[in-house]
Amino acid sequence: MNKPPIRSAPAEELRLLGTKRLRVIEDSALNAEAYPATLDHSLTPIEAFFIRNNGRLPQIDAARWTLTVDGEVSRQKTWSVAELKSSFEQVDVTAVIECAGNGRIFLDPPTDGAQWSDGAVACARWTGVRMRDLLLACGLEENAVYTGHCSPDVMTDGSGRPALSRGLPIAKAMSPETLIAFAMNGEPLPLLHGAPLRVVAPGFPGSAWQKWLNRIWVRDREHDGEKMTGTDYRLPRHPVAPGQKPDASDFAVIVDMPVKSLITFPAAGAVLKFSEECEVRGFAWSGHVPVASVEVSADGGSSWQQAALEPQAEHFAWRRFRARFVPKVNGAAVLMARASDEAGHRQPLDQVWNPRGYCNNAAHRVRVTVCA
Ligand SMILES: Nc1nc2c(c(=O)[nH]1)N[C@H]1C(S)=C(S)[C@@H](COP(=O)(O)O)O[C@H]1N2
Ligand SMILES: [Mo]
Repeated sequence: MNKPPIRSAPAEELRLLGTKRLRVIEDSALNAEAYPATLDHSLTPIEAFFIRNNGRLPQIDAARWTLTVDGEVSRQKTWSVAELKSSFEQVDVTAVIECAGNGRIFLDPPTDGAQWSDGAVACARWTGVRMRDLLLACGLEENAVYTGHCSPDVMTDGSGRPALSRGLPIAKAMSPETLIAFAMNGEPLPLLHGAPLRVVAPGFPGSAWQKWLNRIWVRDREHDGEKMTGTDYRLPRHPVAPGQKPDASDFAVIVDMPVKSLITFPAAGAVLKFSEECEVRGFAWSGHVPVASVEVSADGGSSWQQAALEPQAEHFAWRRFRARFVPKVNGAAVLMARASDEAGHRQPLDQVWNPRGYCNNAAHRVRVTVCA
C-alpha cells in the first residue's frame, strides 16, 4: 500500500531548535533526538535534550497562564504560575524521561510512528510542586481514579483536535515524585519542553509527562483523552508474533518503563587503539524497579563482563556504569551494554516486536574500529 509522503515540521518550528545538537526525525510535528555520545552527562544539557511533539507547538503567554483542577474533586481551583510557586512546597526530583517509542526504528517489520533510534531519552533535575498537594487542596472525591491532563497544542492535520491528553492512575498522581514542574536543571522550563508547566511522572513513559499543562481533570474512569485509547501508548497483554495485529481490547496502558542502558562513550564510529586499554561507559535506568547491574561486551555479545555501577543518586535518576577492556582484534568491533533490574528482568539482545513499536529495550550496540 502506498503511504502519503511525511511532511516535515514547519520551518518556524525547526528554527526553535537553535543551538540544539539533535537529529531531526521526519514527521509533520517537531521531533528530534540526541546522539548517544551527547548524552554523556549525569544531567542532560538542554541542547542535547530530545523533543517529542504530537502536534503543533502552542502559543504561550506564561504571564497569564493558569492551571485548573476540576472533575472529581470537592473544590475546583485555579492557580497562576506565581500562586502555584507560593502556595506549595517546591521540590527537586532528578528523573529520566524516555519516549515509549525510543528504539522503534529497529523493529522488524517496521511499525508506524516517529522512527526514533536510541536518543529519545534524557535525565534532568526537575523543580516544581507535587501534584499530590494540588489534589489534596481540592479534595479528591471517593470515585477519583485517574487524572486527565490538558494542554492547548493541537494536531498537525488542521482538525483543531488536541494533540495529546493523557493522564495518570490516581495512585501515581498522588505519589510524592509526581510533579508539576516549572524548571529543569535549575533553569526555567524552555518552551520546547513544556513551559510554563509540565507534568513529571518518573517511571512512566514520556507521553505521561504532559507539557504546557493548563488543566488536570480528575476522572472517575481511566482517562480517555487524545492518545489514551485504542493502541496508543499501549502494549499487548500477551506476547505477539512479529507482524501480528491483536485486537485493541488486548492492549494495556504502559505504566512502567523497562530496564535499559545506553553507551555514551566511546561514540559510534570511534577508532580504538589495538592493545590499549579503553573505557566503555554510559547510563542505566528503569521505570519503578531499580537497576541492579550492567554487563558490557566488546565482541558483539559473545562474552560479557560486569561493569562498575556508580551509586544511585536518586530513585528515578540514571546510573553511570563503566567498564574497561583491551581491544585484542583489529578491525570492526561491536560494543554492547545490557542492564538488569532488581526484579530480575534483563535487557534482551534483540528487540521484542509489538504492533506500535513501544518500549524497545534491546541491548544498545555501538560500532567502532580497532586499529594498530
Ligand atoms: N502537550 C503535550 N505534552 C506532551 C507531548 C505532546 O505532544 N503534547 N508529547 C509527550 C511525549 S510522547 C513525550 S515523549 C514527552 C517529551 O518531552 P520533551 O519534548 O520535553 O522531551 O512529552 C510528552 N508531553
Ligand atoms: Mo513519547
